[in-house]
Amino acid sequence: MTTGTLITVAPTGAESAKAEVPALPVTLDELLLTAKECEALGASVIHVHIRDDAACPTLDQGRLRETVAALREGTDLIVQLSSGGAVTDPEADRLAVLDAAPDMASCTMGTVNFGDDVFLNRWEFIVDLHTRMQERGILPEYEIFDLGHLAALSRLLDRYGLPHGGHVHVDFVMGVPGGMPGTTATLVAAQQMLRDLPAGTTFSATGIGRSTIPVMLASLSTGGHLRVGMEDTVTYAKGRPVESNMQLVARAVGFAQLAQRPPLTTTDARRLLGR
Ligand code: KMH
Ligand code: ZN
Repeated sequence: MTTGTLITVAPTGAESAKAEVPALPVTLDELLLTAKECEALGASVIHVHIRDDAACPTLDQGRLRETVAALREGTDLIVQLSSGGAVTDPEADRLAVLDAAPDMASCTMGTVNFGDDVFLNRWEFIVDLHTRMQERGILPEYEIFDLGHLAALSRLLDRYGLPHGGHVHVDFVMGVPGGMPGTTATLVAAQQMLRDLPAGTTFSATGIGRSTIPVMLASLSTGGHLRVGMEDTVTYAKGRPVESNMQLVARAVGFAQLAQRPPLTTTDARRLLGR
């Protein structure tokens, strides 16, 4: 059955520098304004990375808690904190993200080359993230950068059980240099592999850089949901920098409506994810 579309906005990320991408929301005020505007357009989940006073990525506990509280007070968005952080963040700090008690947190299902860097996700670390989220009632979004990560997820759920609430939601992050490509063929292969996961598993997809549009169209046509935002895309079209996260959410909403799968409200999104 085809449903409406869950739209996640990933407004900031840890990879782009404010100096190079001035429209990037890096302060709490900028993030909150972005969140409110994206919610009004049709986003229902926000995937959050935060920055420090110098606009550098941080996992500072006080700031994370303040951010979760501000987003809860100012919006009805489902608040998903990144446990991925930046490639340089230590595991202990990434695990401690859960102490800020978000509704959801990301859980990347394996190590992947990440441009010139390595995004390290050891099996024991994944198990720690998954089981702590189970204990604390936080819903994981399993981040899949490569097809083998889906086999790892199947193994994880077999050995350690379903997430709290029982719903499994994955996000295909496609087109990272070193991960799976952002193509329709790859998305279809990934979607077919979901057959090995529990019935009712839902998926979102995001294509990095120029793969954003092909991935969006492929996801909509295969029953998937969408993640968009300046974490993944800073060029709107050839030669045109993204002006704001709202511009990307508005485009996603337009595509979803064309596909006759309009954006889910936050209430419907909460129902879908069991939050
Ligand atoms: N910044 C990337 C190294 C996540 O948020 O969980 C990892 C990332 C994934 O963005
Ligand atoms: Zn992220």
